[in-house]
Amino acid sequence: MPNSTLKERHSTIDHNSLQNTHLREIIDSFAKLTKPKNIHICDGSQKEYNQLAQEMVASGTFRPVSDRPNSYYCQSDPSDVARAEDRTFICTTNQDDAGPTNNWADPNKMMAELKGKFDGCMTGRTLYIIPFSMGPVGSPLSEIGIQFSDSPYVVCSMKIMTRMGTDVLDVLGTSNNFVKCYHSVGAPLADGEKDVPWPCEPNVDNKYITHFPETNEIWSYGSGYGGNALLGKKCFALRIASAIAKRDGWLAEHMLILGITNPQGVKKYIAAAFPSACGKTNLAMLTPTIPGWKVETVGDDIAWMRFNDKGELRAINPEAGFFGVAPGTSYNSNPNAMNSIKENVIFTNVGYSDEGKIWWEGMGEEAPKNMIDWQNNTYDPNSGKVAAHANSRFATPASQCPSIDENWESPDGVHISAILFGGRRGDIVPLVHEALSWNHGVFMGSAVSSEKTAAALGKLGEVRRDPFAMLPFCGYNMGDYFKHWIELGKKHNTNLPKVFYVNWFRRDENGKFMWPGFGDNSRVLEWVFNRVDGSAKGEATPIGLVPPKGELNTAGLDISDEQMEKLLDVDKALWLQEADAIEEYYKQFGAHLPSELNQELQLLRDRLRK
Ligand code: GTP
Ligand code: SPV
Ligand code: MN
Repeated sequence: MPNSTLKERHSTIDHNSLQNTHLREIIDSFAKLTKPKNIHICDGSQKEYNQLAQEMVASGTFRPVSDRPNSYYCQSDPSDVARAEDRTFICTTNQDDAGPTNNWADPNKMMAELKGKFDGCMTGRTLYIIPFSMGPVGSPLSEIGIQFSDSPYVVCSMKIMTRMGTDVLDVLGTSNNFVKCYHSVGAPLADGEKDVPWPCEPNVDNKYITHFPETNEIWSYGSGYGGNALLGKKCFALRIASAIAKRDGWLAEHMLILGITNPQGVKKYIAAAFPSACGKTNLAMLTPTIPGWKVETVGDDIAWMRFNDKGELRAINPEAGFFGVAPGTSYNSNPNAMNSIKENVIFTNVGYSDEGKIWWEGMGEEAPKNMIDWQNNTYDPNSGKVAAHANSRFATPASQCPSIDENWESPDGVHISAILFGGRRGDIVPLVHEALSWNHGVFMGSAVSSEKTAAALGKLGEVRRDPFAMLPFCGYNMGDYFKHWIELGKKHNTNLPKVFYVNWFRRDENGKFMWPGFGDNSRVLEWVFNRVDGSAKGEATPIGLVPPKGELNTAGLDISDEQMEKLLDVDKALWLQEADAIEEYYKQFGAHLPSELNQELQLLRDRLRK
């Protein structure tokens, strides 16, 4: 193969000198297709990051944040503020392998369509090659990806969110075992054309977030935002990894991981799956309000888990940073997050003052006098318009989090003793209940329901099923995914974690949240902890165990017994309706639905009718 004549752009690595011939070949063919002006192999150094950041300051994409060293402010195009679920595809030979909850596309047809889109799409831009590792570099549990992108914002974000750079290429060696992540913002630049601060394809229907689990490829076109563009995150670590995990007997999950230590110094680890913008980051970094307890953070969004030879479920956080929801984050609600974002942060779509400071709703500080909102308009506090988009985010290195767990990069992962499911439900779902068995836990996970949030484009507030908080992230047939969970429970039935369902979002008759949430969620974690070690007994209800009166620690909380009863109430009539709704929802899975889940549904109904 002839060496590519593309010009390196101040990168320390010459792409023609790469020892990995597979990589060299795909660089050549991808560059031929996309026709970039330059090429840049990312070495992952701070120097490289600083240089790109400075260039983005010069071009108007970034603005420096004055009171946080090495931090930048950025506004996306108004069309490009969240994940585009309607434009997210799983491309498998058989439609059945993608299942009823995914958008399916024929791999050949989709590839042809994508080739059309990518043809010349990097004209006038630099093609960045981003080698990255999900999980610690070189760990046996880690996986390597190479992202191709024409967005320096993506490069800088990937440096924060993943382990990125030369050492990944060293570990990869000559292997072809890496996930190919092709990304373009879809905005070619004609000769002499001036660039915009946030290039993208503004028409949502022309965006593509496509996955090819049969060949471990991701092709993403038209968006520069979050889960659409930082391909290590949702595309790789969840959609592609879940398909790999199914084949290889492990789990790739949309879960936070935390360590919790009781006043006696006993520590346990808990994983929790909540849908997007439903409280994972906040729970992962929680500051307990109950004396003597400590919570430490392993991860805030994604968990890769496998059973070891002792039958313990071990989890790693494959990410290296937090891409957290900004609004509502304050020293009051989440001090650990606030203390994680003092330096080296990229803020996207929040407010920005004339003094160069960032601001958002619910930050717990008065809005600066002169500020622009996320759409670059002068912020007017009386306009009713927010300064920060509801899905505005900070990207910050996990290592900066004061509550980061000492084992967060442990190659063996941490031992998970409990799994929580949860969502936003204003009604019927109690503050906490515990599954009666593993299969009952899988049933609970399969039926997670939640009000839609701003993390995805589309209508807000609508209650939808979001099984295991994986509805937008499962790379294969959801019915088979349920089966995978059931099978793992059968195979490793000696030391299984206990499973719980929590709901911080139950509302009273005036629409007010009944539970204070945030740091006070430690009270629920305490009960979970005590159930795992056997010191709490729980009380049977038809849907599972709840804390009996007195078992949930409310000391120091301004909450009446009556309110607690309401928070934990199980309304049988409403739950019978819920059972009907679950039956209806299960129909779409047809023969892929494991019979165990129908049995659990039947058992639930039997208990409700007793
Ligand atoms: P993704 O990053 O999208 O996956 O979101 P996440 O699950 O990490 O959610 P996050 O912790 O960022 O919280 C999202 C929103 O929920 C924020 O606006 C929080 O203020 C709010 N929130 C989090 N925990 C609680 C809670 O315990 N009670 C209430 N009422 N709101 C909460
Ligand atoms: C989510 O939507 O669940 C996120 C943000 O964590 S994004 O990276 O955009 O997917
Ligand atoms: Mn998430």
